Amino acid sequence: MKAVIIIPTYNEKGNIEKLINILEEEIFPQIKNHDMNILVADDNSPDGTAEQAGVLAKKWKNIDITVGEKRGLGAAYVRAMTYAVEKMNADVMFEMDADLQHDPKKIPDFLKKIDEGYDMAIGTRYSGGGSIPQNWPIQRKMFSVFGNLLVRTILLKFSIHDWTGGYRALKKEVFLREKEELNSFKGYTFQVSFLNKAVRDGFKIAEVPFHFEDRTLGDSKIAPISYIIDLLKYVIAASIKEKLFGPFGKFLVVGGTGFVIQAIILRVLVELFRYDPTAANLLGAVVAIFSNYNLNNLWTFKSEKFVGISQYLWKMLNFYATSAIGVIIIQAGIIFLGDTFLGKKYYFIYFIFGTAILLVYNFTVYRFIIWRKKPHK
Ligand SMILES: Nc1nc2c(ncn2[C@@H]2O[C@H](COP(=O)(O)OP(=O)(O)OP(=O)(O)O)[C@@H](O)[C@H]2O)c(=O)[nH]1
Ligand SMILES: [Mg+2]
Repeated sequence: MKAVIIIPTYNEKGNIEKLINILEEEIFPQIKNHDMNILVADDNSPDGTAEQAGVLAKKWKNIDITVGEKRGLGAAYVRAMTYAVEKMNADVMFEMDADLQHDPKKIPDFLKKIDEGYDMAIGTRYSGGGSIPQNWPIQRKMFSVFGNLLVRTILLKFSIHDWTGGYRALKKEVFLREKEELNSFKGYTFQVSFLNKAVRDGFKIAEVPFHFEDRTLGDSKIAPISYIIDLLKYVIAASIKEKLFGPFGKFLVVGGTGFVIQAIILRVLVELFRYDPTAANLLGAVVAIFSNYNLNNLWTFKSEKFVGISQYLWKMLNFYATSAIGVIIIQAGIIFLGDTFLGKKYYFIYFIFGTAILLVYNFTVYRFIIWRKKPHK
């Protein structure tokens, strides 16, 4: 595969020379099964970083440079990744800081994950032996650790430990699908939104632990206050949107339509056709479940939609069984337990509680068993 290490730079003249020398002399010679290249993405640094990179590009033929206007790191990545894909034919791209904070010795570990079939590999400082600089002041350490914990908690996505880091490898397909996210924020929040979108779209993501070195040369470009405000705004909005308009919200809407269908059938059969209410209710349930199944299949979980007839019928059987178990065992069971042990007086509270547990149970079975996410193609 053709791999391109993208190094965004703004006033990193001293660092870029050091980093490129390490990559070319120590790291690339170890990698035999990939074609390794470098792309420096400079935003007209006044210190002459691009000219310095130009000198290095004369020495090594696998270095490209793209120079553009300074419009933030995310914008620099969009420009560079587009260049890497279109002009360099990259299959895999790395995001790597110029300031030597991202240990270049880890590059083979990232490539190994890509070779194993992952779409993206994320450098992590918070799991599996990764770490942050010992000498950072306590407030910076807290900012970093709690910032990530907060992102994981608000998004309810715990399997990824480092959301804010910028040491990553990704296949070009991930970039082509998610590039809008790179441009969505002026600060560094795009790293979080990009990763979150990739997770949501089902890309396979691995973690690579590394020790984050302290910056020794040049100045930091991060603006902590506006960063944390942006980050909080994004994760809270994304989380609300995902819960409300994502599968769980749709699942609730579908459940609501099922309730209405069942209620109408019950009324019509009893009032107009003099049916026995128990039988009418059961008939209504059968129709409502059928409607729920189809709406969930076509809308709630449309990316996991069943197409083949046998799969459709088999999953429908599962869906009826799940619904029956939920109502008979979970909802009725909770009401029964409440009635028996706490008294009949509060039956309606047990009903509400039983229904809440039922919803969680149903959604969990639908999401993780019936419409389980397929690995990304
Ligand atoms: N092209 C480009 N590069 C940028 C821009 N902002 C930051 N960078 C580069 O992105 C990388 C990360 O920036 P840093 O300032 O090191 O951010 P940080 O690592 O979070 O902060 P420190 O730990 O203080 O270094 C560095 O290589 C910067 O030169 C930008 O607007 N344009
Ligand atoms: Mg840095």
